[in-house]
This record gives sequence, C-alpha cells and structure tokens, in this order.
Amino acid sequence: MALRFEVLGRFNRARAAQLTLPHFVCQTPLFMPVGTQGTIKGLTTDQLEEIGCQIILGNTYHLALRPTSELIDELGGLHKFINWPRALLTDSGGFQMVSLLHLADITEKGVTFQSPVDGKPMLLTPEESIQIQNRIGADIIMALDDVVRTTITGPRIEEAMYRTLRWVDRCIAAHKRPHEQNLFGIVQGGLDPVLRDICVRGLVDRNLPGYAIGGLAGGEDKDSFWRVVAQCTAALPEDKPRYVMGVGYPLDIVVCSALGADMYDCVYPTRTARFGTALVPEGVLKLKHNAMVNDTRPIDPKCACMVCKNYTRAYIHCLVTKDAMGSQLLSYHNLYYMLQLSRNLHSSIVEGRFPEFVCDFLQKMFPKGD
Ligand code: PRF
Ligand code: ZN
Repeated sequence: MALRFEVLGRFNRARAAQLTLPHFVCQTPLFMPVGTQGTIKGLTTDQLEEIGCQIILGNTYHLALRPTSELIDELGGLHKFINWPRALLTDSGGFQMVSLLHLADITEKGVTFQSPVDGKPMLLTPEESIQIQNRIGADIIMALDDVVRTTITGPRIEEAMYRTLRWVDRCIAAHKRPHEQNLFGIVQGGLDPVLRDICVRGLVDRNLPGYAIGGLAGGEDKDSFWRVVAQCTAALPEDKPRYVMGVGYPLDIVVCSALGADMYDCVYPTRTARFGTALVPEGVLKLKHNAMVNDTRPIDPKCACMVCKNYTRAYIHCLVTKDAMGSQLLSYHNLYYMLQLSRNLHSSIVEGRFPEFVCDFLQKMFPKGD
C-alpha cells in the first residue's frame, strides 16, 4: 500500500480526511480535474497549482495511443512528461473505450476495439491495462472493470459485476509496483442492491488501498444514483478512500460527500466552459447570452479567482465564440469553483459546521426552495 488515509473530522456519514499519496498530500473531499491526454484542456500545470489543484486524472486508453506508455516510461513517467509534481490518477481504459467507441466488444479476455489510429482490432486485457498504468506511473491506478449502462436491465449487469471481480484478481496479480502505486478496485452491479452488495464484499475481501463506485452518472435518476452511493459507502471500510467515478455536478458532490464519499472526477467544469458556461453559487451563468454584452461585473463577484479579479462578463462574452482565451478563462474559473467547493466541504466538516454549509449551498442554488 502506498497511501495513508487519516480522517480529520466527521459529520454523521460525511468525512474530511488527509490522503497522503507518493507525490502529494491531498485533503478530502477531493475533486480531480480530468486531463485526458495528461493535461487539462486550456490550463497550464502552473495555473493548476495556483488554483490549488492537488491531483489530476489521466486516461490509460488515450495515453496508450498517444504518446504511448513506452514513450512516457522512457521519458521518466507522466509526472515528469507533463511537468506536474503533484498527484496523478489514471483510469484503466475500459470505460473510455466503451463510452467513446461503440465498436468496443467485451469478452472474458478483455476489451476488444478498433484502433482509431489504423483501424486494426486491438485487445486491452486487465494485465495490459495494469502494465500500461505501471509504466505511466500515477499515484493511483484503477482496475479494469466491465462497465454497463445503469439504464439497461437483465443478466448482462450480473455478468459485468462478476467479471469485474474476476478481472480485479488479474489486475492484482499483474501489478508490479504496489509500493509506489495504489490499485483501486471498482464496485459495479448497476442499480441492483444485491449485486452491489456482492461486489463490495468481494472487493473488500481483496484488501485494496481504496475503492471506487463505478457505473453511475450514466443517465439514471438521481434517487437511484444516490441510493447506490449510500449503499456502497455504508459497506466500504471507514479507513480507506471512496471514489465516485465520473461525478459530477456541484450538487452531486455535496450530496455524495454527505453520504460518505471522498473523491470525484468529472469533465463537466472544463467541458461546460468550452460551451460558454460558468459555474456560480446560483447554478450556471451563460456567457454567450446577450445580457452579458455590457455587463461589467466579474463572473462571480464573490469569487477570488484570477479571472474574477481581472475580467468582466462583457469581455468574456466577447471572447467566448471568437478566441480560445474565452474557454480558457472559463475553465480556470470553473475549476477554481470546484476546488473551492472541495475545500469548503473539507473545512466545514473539520470545523463542525457541515449542515450550515450544505443549507447555505442549497439555498443559493435553489432560492425558491424547488
Ligand atoms: N468505470 C471506470 N471509469 C469510469 C466509470 C466506471 O464505471 C465511470 C462511471 N460512469 C466514469 N469513469 N473505469
Ligand atoms: Zn472566478
């Protein structure tokens, strides 16, 4: 195991912790920006440090295609390659292939897909996913899982859950650097509480350094989503980090933290920035809107970020469809917002004022109480 997880404070099921990883000491609840090719679209690693980013996520699938894991290894690992001294997490690749490539086919061996480079069929096995992630060198690496949409029903959900458990054993056996990299297992099982329970127990028996809750944020209703998170966090060990994959919206992060989750990743803040949308305490602000043409206020007058200190809505409105700087400034502000939200969750739990923080958050976001 290459991590330490110390709970610093609790409020009911919510916890604030210090997660010590090989490259950085992180505070939870923790939001991890997604940098598919290693880097976050539109931000330099200096800017990421400036806004207090502690860990970023990279995707095995994308990095394996370009620049390739062999080259990253040869050049001294991903931290060095992208000039990021803090923590890194890589996702195992299966989910990206299945969600991006409709041609991906899953068998017991692994995930078969057509290479987007030359169209040749390629196979990503659990062993290969781990070998690639060992070469990339992230602080946390993810087991290859069999992901199915939560909106489907039938025996395929059960098959995927049991396969995920069989694959985690192949991942554990293939992992060559357990003292430098933490292998997390992923709970699958769709929306079925019996399947989720079998998967959680199976993974806990394997005594991994941390656990993720997968298969969510794929179009299921919020009630089912929160129910699965609540069930899994209640059954996972108290002394290990819990990571909800692909989540999420600010509201989801607040709710999941109240349910005892610790880590999150999502493309939403940077993706929505590229569509001209800023995250603000009231919800979202659409910078493309005509009302912004002569609005001389910052995006969020209460935000302390570099963008809100220096630029008006009118200026960003003007840039947004014309110049890459528009989405860069919005990405900067949006990530600052998510990281500030994580810091506020952490400090409110440590200082015993988590309920007040949640009430205030909800009141701003839903002022009419709806
Ligand atoms: N598995 C993996 N990565 C993921 C997910 C998953 O279930 C999700 C949830 N939809 C996001 N990213 N390996
Ligand atoms: Zn700002």
